[in-house]
Amino acid sequence: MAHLEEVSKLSEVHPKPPGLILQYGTAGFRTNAGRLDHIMFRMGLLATLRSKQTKAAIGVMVTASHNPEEDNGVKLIDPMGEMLTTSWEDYSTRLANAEQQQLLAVLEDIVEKEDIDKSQKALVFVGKDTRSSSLSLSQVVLDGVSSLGGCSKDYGLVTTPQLHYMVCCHNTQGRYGEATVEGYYIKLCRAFIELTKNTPNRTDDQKHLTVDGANGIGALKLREMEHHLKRELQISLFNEGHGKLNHQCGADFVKVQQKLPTGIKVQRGERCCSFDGDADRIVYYYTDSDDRFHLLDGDKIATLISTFLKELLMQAGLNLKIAVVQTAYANGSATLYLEDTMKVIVKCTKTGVKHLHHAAQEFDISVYFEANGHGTVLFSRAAEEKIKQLAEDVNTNDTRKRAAILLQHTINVTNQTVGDAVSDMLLIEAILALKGMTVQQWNTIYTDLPNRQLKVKVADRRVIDTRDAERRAVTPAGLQDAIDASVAKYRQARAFVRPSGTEDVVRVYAEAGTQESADSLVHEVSLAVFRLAGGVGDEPKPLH
Ligand code: 16G
Ligand code: MG
Repeated sequence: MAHLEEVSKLSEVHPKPPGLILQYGTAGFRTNAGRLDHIMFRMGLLATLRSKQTKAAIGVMVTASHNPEEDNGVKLIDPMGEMLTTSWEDYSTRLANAEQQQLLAVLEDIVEKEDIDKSQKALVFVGKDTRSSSLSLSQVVLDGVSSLGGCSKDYGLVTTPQLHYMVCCHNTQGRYGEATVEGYYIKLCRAFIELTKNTPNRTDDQKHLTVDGANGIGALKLREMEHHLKRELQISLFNEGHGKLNHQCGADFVKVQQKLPTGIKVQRGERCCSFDGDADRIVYYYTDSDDRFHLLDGDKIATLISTFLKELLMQAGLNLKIAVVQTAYANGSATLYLEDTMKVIVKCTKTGVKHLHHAAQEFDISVYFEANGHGTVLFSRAAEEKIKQLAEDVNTNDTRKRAAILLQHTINVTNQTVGDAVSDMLLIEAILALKGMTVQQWNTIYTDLPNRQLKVKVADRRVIDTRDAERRAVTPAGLQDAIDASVAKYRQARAFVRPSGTEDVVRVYAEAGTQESADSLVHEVSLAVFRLAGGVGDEPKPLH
Protein backbone atom coordinates (compact mmCIF):
# COMPACT_ATOMS: atom_id res chain seq x y z
CA MET A 1 0.00 0.00 0.00
CA ALA A 2 1.29 3.40 -0.95
CA HIS A 3 0.81 4.73 2.53
CA LEU A 4 2.11 1.81 4.50
CA GLU A 5 5.40 3.49 5.25
CA GLU A 6 3.53 6.43 6.72
CA VAL A 7 1.33 4.05 8.76
CA SER A 8 4.36 2.24 10.02
CA LYS A 9 6.11 5.46 11.02
CA LEU A 10 3.08 7.01 12.72
CA SER A 11 2.06 3.84 14.50
CA GLU A 12 5.36 4.07 16.38
CA VAL A 13 4.11 7.37 17.79
CA HIS A 14 0.97 5.58 19.04
CA PRO A 15 2.41 2.24 20.11
CA LYS A 16 0.36 -0.56 21.55
CA PRO A 17 1.52 -1.51 25.05
CA PRO A 18 2.91 -5.03 24.52
CA GLY A 19 0.54 -7.74 25.67
CA LEU A 20 -2.47 -5.42 26.13
CA ILE A 21 -5.60 -7.11 24.79
CA LEU A 22 -8.86 -5.21 24.48
CA GLN A 23 -12.14 -6.70 23.26
CA TYR A 24 -14.63 -5.02 20.99
CA GLY A 25 -17.54 -4.74 23.42
CA THR A 26 -21.27 -4.34 22.87
CA ALA A 27 -20.74 -0.93 21.29
CA GLY A 28 -17.04 -0.64 20.44
CA PHE A 29 -13.94 -0.31 22.61
CA ARG A 30 -14.29 1.27 26.02
CA THR A 31 -11.78 1.48 28.87
CA ASN A 32 -9.63 3.90 30.84
CA ALA A 33 -8.64 6.76 28.52
CA GLY A 34 -4.95 6.18 29.20
CA ARG A 35 -5.00 2.84 27.39
CA LEU A 36 -6.63 4.04 24.20
CA ASP A 37 -4.00 5.91 22.20
CA HIS A 38 -3.13 2.99 19.89
CA ILE A 39 -6.80 1.98 19.65
CA MET A 40 -7.76 5.41 18.34
CA PHE A 41 -4.97 5.40 15.76
CA ARG A 42 -5.92 1.93 14.58
CA MET A 43 -9.65 2.70 14.46
CA GLY A 44 -8.73 5.63 12.22
CA LEU A 45 -7.03 3.08 9.97
CA LEU A 46 -9.96 0.68 10.12
CA ALA A 47 -12.53 3.37 9.35
CA THR A 48 -10.44 4.39 6.34
CA LEU A 49 -10.40 0.82 5.03
CA ARG A 50 -14.14 0.47 5.64
CA SER A 51 -14.72 3.72 3.77
CA LYS A 52 -12.64 2.49 0.82
CA GLN A 53 -14.55 -0.79 0.81
CA THR A 54 -18.05 0.71 1.03
CA LYS A 55 -17.14 3.76 -1.08
CA ALA A 56 -18.99 5.84 1.50
CA ALA A 57 -18.29 8.05 4.49
CA ILE A 58 -17.75 6.21 7.80
CA GLY A 59 -18.07 7.73 11.29
CA VAL A 60 -15.80 7.47 14.30
CA MET A 61 -17.19 8.78 17.59
CA VAL A 62 -14.86 9.24 20.54
CA THR A 63 -16.96 8.66 23.64
CA ALA A 64 -17.45 6.31 26.58
CA SER A 65 -21.15 7.09 26.86
CA HIS A 66 -22.35 6.69 30.46
CA ASN A 67 -18.98 5.53 31.84
CA PRO A 68 -17.06 7.72 34.29
CA GLU A 69 -15.08 10.74 33.07
CA GLU A 70 -11.73 8.86 33.30
CA ASP A 71 -12.82 6.36 30.65
CA ASN A 72 -13.12 6.83 26.96
CA GLY A 73 -13.97 4.74 23.96
CA VAL A 74 -14.79 4.62 20.30
CA LYS A 75 -17.94 3.81 18.33
CA LEU A 76 -17.77 3.18 14.57
CA ILE A 77 -20.58 4.17 12.25
CA ASP A 78 -21.45 2.42 8.97
CA PRO A 79 -22.68 4.15 5.78
CA MET A 80 -26.40 4.36 6.52
CA GLY A 81 -25.69 5.68 10.00
CA GLU A 82 -26.04 2.30 11.68
CA MET A 83 -23.45 0.69 13.94
CA LEU A 84 -20.47 -1.09 12.38
CA THR A 85 -21.48 -4.41 10.85
CA THR A 86 -20.62 -7.46 12.97
CA SER A 87 -18.27 -8.99 10.39
CA TRP A 88 -15.99 -5.95 10.75
CA GLU A 89 -16.02 -6.13 14.55
CA ASP A 90 -13.62 -9.05 14.24
CA TYR A 91 -11.26 -6.99 12.09
CA SER A 92 -11.42 -4.21 14.69
CA THR A 93 -10.43 -6.62 17.42
CA ARG A 94 -7.58 -8.08 15.38
CA LEU A 95 -6.27 -4.66 14.43
CA ALA A 96 -6.61 -3.34 17.97
CA ASN A 97 -4.68 -6.27 19.45
CA ALA A 98 -1.99 -6.78 16.81
CA GLU A 99 1.47 -6.33 18.30
CA GLN A 100 3.41 -3.46 16.74
CA GLN A 101 5.34 -5.61 14.25
CA GLN A 102 2.17 -7.41 13.04
CA LEU A 103 0.15 -4.29 12.35
CA LEU A 104 0.91 -3.96 8.64
CA ALA A 105 0.31 -7.66 8.04
CA VAL A 106 -3.13 -7.45 9.66
CA LEU A 107 -3.96 -4.39 7.55
CA GLU A 108 -2.88 -6.20 4.37
CA ASP A 109 -4.92 -9.21 5.35
CA ILE A 110 -8.11 -7.13 5.74
CA VAL A 111 -7.43 -5.49 2.37
CA GLU A 112 -7.09 -8.89 0.77
CA LYS A 113 -10.05 -10.56 2.46
CA GLU A 114 -12.38 -7.68 1.67
CA ASP A 115 -10.92 -7.13 -1.79
CA ILE A 116 -10.38 -3.43 -1.08
CA ASP A 117 -9.21 -1.15 -3.87
CA LYS A 118 -6.35 0.69 -2.21
CA SER A 119 -6.56 3.60 -4.62
CA GLN A 120 -10.19 4.25 -3.70
CA LYS A 121 -10.78 7.56 -1.89
CA ALA A 122 -11.81 7.41 1.75
CA LEU A 123 -13.79 9.83 3.92
CA VAL A 124 -14.11 9.56 7.69
CA PHE A 125 -16.32 11.77 9.89
CA VAL A 126 -14.99 12.20 13.43
CA GLY A 127 -16.87 13.44 16.50
CA LYS A 128 -16.17 13.59 20.20
CA ASP A 129 -17.91 14.03 23.55
CA THR A 130 -16.93 16.46 26.33
CA ARG A 131 -14.45 14.24 28.22
CA SER A 132 -11.11 15.91 28.88
CA SER A 133 -9.34 13.08 27.03
CA SER A 134 -11.57 13.28 23.94
CA LEU A 135 -9.79 16.15 22.19
CA SER A 136 -6.39 14.47 21.99
CA LEU A 137 -7.85 11.02 21.30
CA SER A 138 -9.93 12.31 18.39
CA GLN A 139 -6.77 13.92 17.03
CA VAL A 140 -5.18 10.48 17.05
CA VAL A 141 -8.11 9.07 15.04
CA LEU A 142 -7.52 11.82 12.47
CA ASP A 143 -3.81 10.87 12.36
CA GLY A 144 -4.79 7.28 11.63
CA VAL A 145 -7.05 8.35 8.78
CA SER A 146 -4.50 10.62 7.14
CA SER A 147 -1.67 8.11 7.46
CA LEU A 148 -3.65 5.80 5.16
CA GLY A 149 -4.34 8.66 2.76
CA GLY A 150 -7.97 9.10 3.82
CA CYS A 151 -9.77 12.43 4.02
CA SER A 152 -11.57 13.38 7.18
CA LYS A 153 -14.09 15.85 8.47
CA ASP A 154 -13.84 16.74 12.11
CA TYR A 155 -17.28 17.58 13.51
CA GLY A 156 -15.75 18.37 16.89
CA LEU A 157 -18.14 18.24 19.84
CA VAL A 158 -21.31 16.39 18.81
CA THR A 159 -23.62 13.84 20.38
CA THR A 160 -23.20 10.27 19.17
CA PRO A 161 -26.57 10.32 17.37
CA GLN A 162 -25.66 13.59 15.66
CA LEU A 163 -22.61 11.93 14.11
CA HIS A 164 -24.76 8.97 13.00
CA TYR A 165 -27.10 11.50 11.39
CA MET A 166 -24.21 13.25 9.56
CA VAL A 167 -22.95 9.99 8.09
CA CYS A 168 -26.42 9.05 6.84
CA CYS A 169 -27.09 12.53 5.39
CA HIS A 170 -23.81 12.52 3.52
CA ASN A 171 -24.19 9.03 2.11
CA THR A 172 -27.76 9.65 0.95
CA GLN A 173 -26.72 12.84 -0.82
CA GLY A 174 -28.77 14.98 1.53
CA ARG A 175 -32.03 13.03 1.22
CA TYR A 176 -31.98 12.33 4.95
CA GLY A 177 -31.17 15.96 5.76
CA GLU A 178 -28.30 18.42 5.64
CA ALA A 179 -25.06 17.03 7.08
CA THR A 180 -24.50 19.88 9.54
CA VAL A 181 -25.37 20.35 13.19
CA GLU A 182 -27.57 23.27 12.19
CA GLY A 183 -29.28 21.07 9.59
CA TYR A 184 -30.01 18.54 12.32
CA TYR A 185 -31.58 21.16 14.59
CA ILE A 186 -33.66 22.62 11.78
CA LYS A 187 -34.98 19.24 10.64
CA LEU A 188 -35.95 18.01 14.10
CA CYS A 189 -37.29 21.28 15.50
CA ARG A 190 -39.34 22.09 12.43
CA ALA A 191 -41.01 18.68 12.66
CA PHE A 192 -41.61 19.19 16.39
CA ILE A 193 -43.23 22.58 15.82
CA GLU A 194 -45.42 21.16 13.06
CA LEU A 195 -46.49 18.29 15.30
CA THR A 196 -47.44 20.54 18.21
CA LYS A 197 -48.95 23.42 16.30
CA ASN A 198 -52.52 22.16 16.52
CA THR A 199 -52.57 21.75 20.26
CA PRO A 200 -54.11 25.10 21.28
CA ASN A 201 -55.00 23.94 24.77
CA ARG A 202 -51.46 23.13 25.66
CA THR A 203 -50.67 24.91 28.92
CA ASP A 204 -47.37 26.46 29.97
CA ASP A 205 -46.92 23.55 32.37
CA GLN A 206 -47.17 21.13 29.48
CA LYS A 207 -44.65 23.15 27.51
CA HIS A 208 -42.13 22.96 30.30
CA LEU A 209 -39.63 20.14 30.74
CA THR A 210 -36.79 19.65 33.20
CA VAL A 211 -33.72 18.02 31.67
CA ASP A 212 -30.68 16.49 33.37
CA GLY A 213 -27.85 16.77 30.84
CA ALA A 214 -25.52 14.39 32.76
CA ASN A 215 -22.85 17.14 32.55
CA GLY A 216 -22.19 15.95 29.03
CA ILE A 217 -22.43 16.78 25.36
CA GLY A 218 -26.24 16.51 25.33
CA ALA A 219 -26.53 19.54 27.60
CA LEU A 220 -24.27 21.59 25.36
CA LYS A 221 -26.20 20.67 22.25
CA LEU A 222 -29.59 21.26 23.87
CA ARG A 223 -28.52 24.82 24.65
CA GLU A 224 -27.45 25.27 21.04
CA MET A 225 -30.76 23.94 19.75
CA GLU A 226 -33.08 25.76 22.14
CA HIS A 227 -33.86 28.83 20.03
CA HIS A 228 -35.06 26.63 17.16
CA LEU A 229 -37.88 25.44 19.41
CA LYS A 230 -39.36 28.94 19.56
CA ARG A 231 -40.52 28.45 23.15
CA GLU A 232 -42.87 25.65 22.08
CA LEU A 233 -40.75 23.60 24.46
CA GLN A 234 -39.25 25.41 27.42
CA ILE A 235 -36.39 23.54 28.94
CA SER A 236 -34.96 23.95 32.44
CA LEU A 237 -31.55 22.42 31.99
CA PHE A 238 -29.52 21.05 34.92
CA ASN A 239 -26.15 19.32 35.04
CA GLU A 240 -25.09 21.46 32.14
CA GLY A 241 -21.43 20.59 32.36
CA HIS A 242 -20.06 22.32 35.43
CA GLY A 243 -20.17 19.12 37.49
CA LYS A 244 -18.51 15.79 36.84
CA LEU A 245 -19.70 13.84 33.79
CA ASN A 246 -22.27 11.10 34.60
CA HIS A 247 -21.48 11.45 38.30
CA GLN A 248 -24.68 10.82 40.28
CA CYS A 249 -26.64 12.01 37.31
CA GLY A 250 -27.61 10.99 33.81
CA ALA A 251 -29.90 8.30 32.40
CA ASP A 252 -27.89 5.33 33.63
CA PHE A 253 -27.69 6.61 37.21
CA VAL A 254 -31.42 7.37 37.31
CA LYS A 255 -32.38 4.01 35.79
CA VAL A 256 -30.12 1.94 38.03
CA GLN A 257 -30.62 3.87 41.27
CA GLN A 258 -34.29 4.61 40.67
CA LYS A 259 -33.94 8.06 42.15
CA LEU A 260 -33.58 11.70 41.17
CA PRO A 261 -30.16 12.75 39.88
CA THR A 262 -28.26 15.16 42.07
CA GLY A 263 -27.98 18.72 40.85
CA ILE A 264 -31.55 19.22 39.66
CA LYS A 265 -34.27 21.36 41.22
CA VAL A 266 -37.70 19.99 40.57
CA GLN A 267 -41.24 20.31 41.95
CA ARG A 268 -43.31 17.26 42.85
CA GLY A 269 -45.24 15.97 39.87
CA GLU A 270 -43.06 17.77 37.31
CA ARG A 271 -42.00 15.94 34.17
CA CYS A 272 -38.22 15.36 33.98
CA CYS A 273 -35.85 13.44 31.77
CA SER A 274 -32.17 12.47 31.88
CA PHE A 275 -29.73 11.97 29.01
CA ASP A 276 -26.61 9.83 29.23
CA GLY A 277 -23.06 11.07 28.58
CA ASP A 278 -23.26 10.93 24.78
CA ALA A 279 -27.01 11.61 24.52
CA ASP A 280 -28.09 8.35 22.94
CA ARG A 281 -30.23 7.31 25.91
CA ILE A 282 -33.15 8.95 27.68
CA VAL A 283 -35.42 8.10 30.60
CA TYR A 284 -38.34 10.12 32.04
CA TYR A 285 -39.44 10.37 35.67
CA TYR A 286 -41.28 12.39 38.32
CA THR A 287 -41.87 12.31 42.05
CA ASP A 288 -45.41 12.20 43.45
CA SER A 289 -46.98 14.05 46.38
CA ASP A 290 -45.46 11.49 48.79
CA ASP A 291 -42.02 12.06 47.25
CA ARG A 292 -42.13 8.61 45.71
CA PHE A 293 -40.02 8.33 42.59
CA HIS A 294 -41.60 7.04 39.36
CA LEU A 295 -39.44 6.00 36.42
CA LEU A 296 -40.68 5.87 32.83
CA ASP A 297 -38.02 3.79 31.14
CA GLY A 298 -37.46 2.58 27.59
CA ASP A 299 -40.38 0.14 27.85
CA LYS A 300 -42.80 2.89 28.80
CA ILE A 301 -41.40 5.09 26.04
CA ALA A 302 -41.82 2.30 23.45
CA THR A 303 -45.41 1.78 24.62
CA LEU A 304 -46.26 5.48 24.36
CA ILE A 305 -44.75 5.81 20.88
CA SER A 306 -46.22 2.59 19.50
CA THR A 307 -49.70 3.42 20.83
CA PHE A 308 -49.48 6.83 19.17
CA LEU A 309 -48.33 5.35 15.86
CA LYS A 310 -50.96 2.65 15.90
CA GLU A 311 -53.71 5.21 16.44
CA LEU A 312 -52.42 7.35 13.59
CA LEU A 313 -52.22 4.36 11.27
CA MET A 314 -55.82 3.49 12.07
CA GLN A 315 -56.97 7.05 11.45
CA ALA A 316 -55.02 7.10 8.20
CA GLY A 317 -56.51 3.76 7.18
CA LEU A 318 -53.03 2.55 6.32
CA ASN A 319 -52.37 -1.14 6.47
CA LEU A 320 -48.80 -1.13 7.75
CA LYS A 321 -47.35 -3.69 10.10
CA ILE A 322 -46.08 -2.21 13.36
CA ALA A 323 -43.79 -4.02 15.75
CA VAL A 324 -42.04 -3.33 19.02
CA VAL A 325 -38.55 -4.75 19.48
CA GLN A 326 -37.30 -5.30 23.03
CA THR A 327 -34.68 -7.28 24.93
CA ALA A 328 -35.07 -9.76 27.78
CA TYR A 329 -34.79 -6.79 30.18
CA ALA A 330 -38.20 -5.48 29.06
CA ASN A 331 -40.57 -5.62 31.98
CA GLY A 332 -43.06 -8.50 31.73
CA SER A 333 -45.95 -6.04 32.16
CA ALA A 334 -44.79 -4.06 29.14
CA THR A 335 -44.62 -7.13 26.93
CA LEU A 336 -48.03 -8.32 28.12
CA TYR A 337 -49.62 -4.93 27.52
CA LEU A 338 -48.14 -4.64 24.04
CA GLU A 339 -49.17 -8.13 23.00
CA ASP A 340 -52.55 -8.48 24.67
CA THR A 341 -53.97 -4.97 24.83
CA MET A 342 -52.19 -3.15 22.02
CA LYS A 343 -52.05 -6.22 19.84
CA VAL A 344 -48.74 -5.29 18.21
CA ILE A 345 -46.05 -7.74 17.22
CA VAL A 346 -43.38 -7.97 19.91
CA LYS A 347 -39.94 -9.27 19.12
CA CYS A 348 -37.15 -9.97 21.61
CA THR A 349 -33.47 -9.74 20.67
CA LYS A 350 -30.11 -9.93 22.37
CA THR A 351 -28.92 -6.88 24.33
CA GLY A 352 -27.18 -4.13 22.34
CA VAL A 353 -28.54 -1.61 19.91
CA LYS A 354 -27.14 -3.33 16.83
CA HIS A 355 -29.32 -6.39 17.51
CA LEU A 356 -32.48 -4.38 18.07
CA HIS A 357 -31.84 -2.17 15.05
CA HIS A 358 -31.30 -5.18 12.84
CA ALA A 359 -34.49 -6.93 14.00
CA ALA A 360 -36.45 -3.70 13.59
CA GLN A 361 -35.56 -3.49 9.91
CA GLU A 362 -37.90 -6.42 9.16
CA PHE A 363 -41.15 -4.49 9.68
CA ASP A 364 -42.99 -1.60 8.03
CA ILE A 365 -42.71 0.43 11.22
CA SER A 366 -40.92 -0.64 14.34
CA VAL A 367 -40.30 0.94 17.66
CA TYR A 368 -37.21 -0.49 19.30
CA PHE A 369 -36.15 0.31 22.84
CA GLU A 370 -33.98 -1.19 25.50
CA ALA A 371 -35.38 -0.77 28.99
CA ASN A 372 -32.36 1.44 29.74
CA GLY A 373 -33.71 4.10 27.37
CA HIS A 374 -31.84 3.49 24.16
CA GLY A 375 -34.11 3.32 21.15
CA THR A 376 -35.83 4.89 18.18
CA VAL A 377 -38.42 4.23 15.48
CA LEU A 378 -37.69 2.81 12.02
CA PHE A 379 -39.93 3.37 9.00
CA SER A 380 -39.34 1.19 5.96
CA ARG A 381 -38.94 2.96 2.65
CA ALA A 382 -42.27 1.46 1.50
CA ALA A 383 -44.01 2.75 4.63
CA GLU A 384 -42.59 6.24 4.14
CA GLU A 385 -43.74 6.19 0.52
CA LYS A 386 -47.31 5.11 1.40
CA ILE A 387 -47.53 7.81 4.07
CA LYS A 388 -46.26 10.43 1.62
CA GLN A 389 -48.75 9.42 -1.06
CA LEU A 390 -51.64 9.65 1.36
CA ALA A 391 -50.50 13.02 2.70
CA GLU A 392 -50.43 14.37 -0.87
CA ASP A 393 -53.63 12.68 -2.03
CA VAL A 394 -56.17 15.37 -2.91
CA ASN A 395 -59.06 12.90 -2.89
CA THR A 396 -58.71 11.68 0.66
CA ASN A 397 -60.78 12.86 3.65
CA ASP A 398 -59.53 15.25 6.33
CA THR A 399 -59.08 12.66 9.08
CA ARG A 400 -56.93 10.41 6.94
CA LYS A 401 -54.92 13.32 5.59
CA ARG A 402 -54.29 14.81 9.04
CA ALA A 403 -53.06 11.45 10.30
CA ALA A 404 -50.78 11.02 7.29
CA ILE A 405 -49.31 14.49 7.79
CA LEU A 406 -48.72 13.82 11.48
CA LEU A 407 -46.98 10.57 10.51
CA GLN A 408 -44.75 12.52 8.12
CA HIS A 409 -43.73 14.94 10.85
CA THR A 410 -43.14 11.99 13.16
CA ILE A 411 -40.75 10.54 10.58
CA ASN A 412 -38.89 13.86 10.41
CA VAL A 413 -38.58 14.37 14.15
CA THR A 414 -37.11 10.87 14.49
CA ASN A 415 -33.43 10.08 14.14
CA GLN A 416 -33.81 6.70 12.51
CA THR A 417 -30.08 5.99 12.41
CA VAL A 418 -29.77 5.22 16.15
CA GLY A 419 -31.40 5.95 19.52
CA ASP A 420 -31.15 9.69 20.13
CA ALA A 421 -32.07 11.35 23.43
CA VAL A 422 -32.79 14.72 21.80
CA SER A 423 -34.96 13.32 19.03
CA ASP A 424 -36.75 10.90 21.39
CA MET A 425 -37.40 13.76 23.80
CA LEU A 426 -38.99 15.88 21.05
CA LEU A 427 -41.14 12.97 19.86
CA ILE A 428 -42.31 12.12 23.39
CA GLU A 429 -43.07 15.78 24.15
CA ALA A 430 -45.05 16.07 20.90
CA ILE A 431 -47.05 12.92 21.65
CA LEU A 432 -47.90 14.10 25.18
CA ALA A 433 -48.95 17.46 23.73
CA LEU A 434 -51.12 15.91 21.00
CA LYS A 435 -52.75 13.49 23.42
CA GLY A 436 -53.12 16.12 26.16
CA MET A 437 -51.53 13.55 28.44
CA THR A 438 -49.67 14.18 31.67
CA VAL A 439 -46.60 12.16 32.67
CA GLN A 440 -48.72 10.62 35.46
CA GLN A 441 -51.35 9.43 32.97
CA TRP A 442 -48.62 8.05 30.74
CA ASN A 443 -47.20 6.16 33.70
CA THR A 444 -50.51 4.40 34.42
CA ILE A 445 -50.72 2.72 30.97
CA TYR A 446 -49.44 -0.37 32.79
CA THR A 447 -47.74 -1.09 36.11
CA ASP A 448 -44.22 -2.50 36.07
CA LEU A 449 -43.67 -5.85 37.74
CA PRO A 450 -41.25 -5.48 40.67
CA ASN A 451 -37.76 -6.43 39.50
CA ARG A 452 -34.14 -6.49 40.56
CA GLN A 453 -30.78 -6.72 38.81
CA LEU A 454 -27.50 -7.92 40.30
CA LYS A 455 -23.98 -8.60 39.13
CA VAL A 456 -22.01 -11.75 39.97
CA LYS A 457 -18.24 -11.95 39.61
CA VAL A 458 -16.98 -15.19 38.05
CA ALA A 459 -13.53 -16.32 36.94
CA ASP A 460 -14.47 -16.37 33.26
CA ARG A 461 -17.87 -15.06 32.23
CA ARG A 462 -17.58 -16.75 28.84
CA VAL A 463 -18.55 -20.06 30.48
CA ILE A 464 -22.11 -18.76 30.29
CA ASP A 465 -23.63 -19.25 26.88
CA THR A 466 -27.21 -18.24 26.16
CA ARG A 467 -29.86 -18.72 23.50
CA ASP A 468 -33.40 -17.55 22.80
CA ALA A 469 -32.36 -13.88 22.93
CA GLU A 470 -30.43 -14.42 26.17
CA ARG A 471 -33.50 -15.77 27.97
CA ARG A 472 -32.08 -19.29 28.47
CA ALA A 473 -28.62 -20.38 29.57
CA VAL A 474 -27.22 -23.30 27.58
CA THR A 475 -24.02 -23.61 29.61
CA PRO A 476 -22.79 -24.34 32.25
CA ALA A 477 -24.71 -27.57 32.66
CA GLY A 478 -27.46 -27.43 35.27
CA LEU A 479 -27.69 -23.63 35.46
CA GLN A 480 -30.91 -23.28 33.47
CA ASP A 481 -32.51 -26.12 35.45
CA ALA A 482 -31.63 -24.33 38.66
CA ILE A 483 -33.10 -21.05 37.33
CA ASP A 484 -36.29 -22.83 36.22
CA ALA A 485 -36.70 -24.46 39.64
CA SER A 486 -36.34 -21.10 41.41
CA VAL A 487 -38.67 -19.26 39.03
CA ALA A 488 -41.37 -21.94 39.57
CA LYS A 489 -41.56 -20.99 43.25
CA TYR A 490 -42.84 -17.47 42.67
CA ARG A 491 -45.88 -15.87 41.10
CA GLN A 492 -45.52 -13.96 37.77
CA ALA A 493 -41.83 -14.71 37.96
CA ARG A 494 -39.11 -14.66 35.33
CA ALA A 495 -35.32 -14.64 35.55
CA PHE A 496 -32.34 -14.85 33.24
CA VAL A 497 -28.55 -14.45 33.31
CA ARG A 498 -26.09 -13.20 30.71
CA PRO A 499 -22.43 -12.29 30.54
CA SER A 500 -22.06 -8.49 30.31
CA GLY A 501 -20.61 -7.10 27.09
CA THR A 502 -19.13 -4.05 28.81
CA GLU A 503 -18.00 -5.22 32.26
CA ASP A 504 -16.28 -8.34 33.58
CA VAL A 505 -19.40 -9.63 35.36
CA VAL A 506 -22.44 -11.84 34.87
CA ARG A 507 -25.72 -9.94 35.03
CA VAL A 508 -28.71 -11.48 36.77
CA TYR A 509 -32.27 -10.21 36.24
CA ALA A 510 -35.40 -11.30 38.07
CA GLU A 511 -38.96 -10.07 38.24
CA ALA A 512 -41.98 -11.33 40.18
CA GLY A 513 -45.38 -10.40 41.59
CA THR A 514 -43.88 -8.68 44.64
CA GLN A 515 -40.59 -6.90 45.31
CA GLU A 516 -39.83 -9.39 48.07
CA SER A 517 -40.22 -12.31 45.64
CA ALA A 518 -38.14 -10.57 42.97
CA ASP A 519 -35.40 -9.98 45.56
CA SER A 520 -35.43 -13.59 46.79
CA LEU A 521 -35.46 -14.89 43.24
CA VAL A 522 -32.56 -12.71 42.11
CA HIS A 523 -30.58 -13.94 45.10
CA GLU A 524 -31.30 -17.62 44.41
CA VAL A 525 -30.31 -17.23 40.77
CA SER A 526 -27.15 -15.32 41.72
CA LEU A 527 -26.18 -18.18 44.02
CA ALA A 528 -26.74 -20.69 41.22
CA VAL A 529 -24.48 -18.62 38.94
CA PHE A 530 -21.86 -18.32 41.64
CA ARG A 531 -21.83 -22.06 42.34
CA LEU A 532 -22.17 -23.39 38.80
CA ALA A 533 -20.27 -20.78 36.77
CA GLY A 534 -17.12 -20.35 38.87
CA GLY A 535 -17.95 -17.45 41.17
CA VAL A 536 -15.06 -15.56 42.76
CA GLY A 537 -14.95 -13.82 46.13
CA ASP A 538 -17.78 -14.10 48.64
CA GLU A 539 -21.02 -15.91 47.87
CA PRO A 540 -23.91 -13.53 47.09
CA LYS A 541 -25.81 -12.64 50.27
CA PRO A 542 -29.60 -12.35 50.53
CA LEU A 543 -30.83 -8.79 49.92
CA HIS A 544 -32.85 -8.67 53.14
C1 16G B 1 -23.92 -0.88 25.54
C2 16G B 1 -25.02 -0.84 24.51
C3 16G B 1 -26.37 -0.86 25.17
C4 16G B 1 -26.50 -2.06 26.07
C5 16G B 1 -25.36 -2.12 27.04
C6 16G B 1 -25.38 -3.46 27.75
C7 16G B 1 -25.08 0.32 22.39
C8 16G B 1 -24.96 1.63 21.68
N1 16G B 1 -24.92 0.37 23.70
O1 16G B 1 -23.91 0.25 26.33
O2 16G B 1 -27.33 -0.90 24.16
O3 16G B 1 -27.71 -2.02 26.77
O4 16G B 1 -24.12 -2.03 26.35
O5 16G B 1 -24.33 -3.54 28.63
O6 16G B 1 -25.27 -0.72 21.79
P1 16G B 1 -23.93 -4.91 29.28
O7 16G B 1 -23.61 -5.88 28.17
O8 16G B 1 -22.80 -4.59 30.16
O9 16G B 1 -25.13 -5.37 30.08
MG1 MG C 1 -24.71 6.33 25.43
